[in-house]
Amino acid sequence: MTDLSTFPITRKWPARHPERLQLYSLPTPNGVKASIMLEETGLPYEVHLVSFEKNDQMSPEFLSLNPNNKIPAILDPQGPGGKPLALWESGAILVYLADKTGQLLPREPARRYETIQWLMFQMGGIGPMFGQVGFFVKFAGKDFEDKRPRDRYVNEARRLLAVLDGRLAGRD
Ligand SMILES: N[C@@H](CCC(=O)N[C@@H](CS)C(=O)NCC(=O)O)C(=O)O
Repeated sequence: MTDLSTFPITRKWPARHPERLQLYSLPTPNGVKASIMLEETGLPYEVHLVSFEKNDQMSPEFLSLNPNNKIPAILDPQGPGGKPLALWESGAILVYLADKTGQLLPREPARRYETIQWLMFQMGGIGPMFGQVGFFVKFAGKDFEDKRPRDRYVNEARRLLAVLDGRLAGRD
């Protein structure tokens, strides 16, 4: 039986199946990236809800695993060398799960880096910019009088979508 008790996060979110990969998340745009990957790869996992309403992401137990107080985060009891591995940042989690299962990330170097390039495009461009659009169009920022921040992020999001459309045109 894998012992995860040395990880303080398991005190707040006990592992009922400590042999399975532990996912700490919430169905947000970044959260679902890890869930979709786990479903696609077919890895057995146990999910723990990190409630933003309860500010769970700021709890000492969560911060012990991810000092950046963001979901998703994972704890894999069967990490490299058979030792537990804690990991956060959705892009790093996707690469790790791809490598662990040998799925969805080519091993051939040119195609591997091409795939990582589009992952970085998502992580550094789409994710943060769409997040800003959400803030300025839908949430607290929508009431701001100065519309320049909103317009800046909307224009950048449109530009990124055009890049994505160009890449996807004519592909499955
Ligand atoms: N770059 C991070 C971003 C993660 C992120 O922004 N997560 C949001 C939910 S989508 C979050 O946990 N927010 C909680 C907070 O900021 O307190 C990743 O890709 O994992």
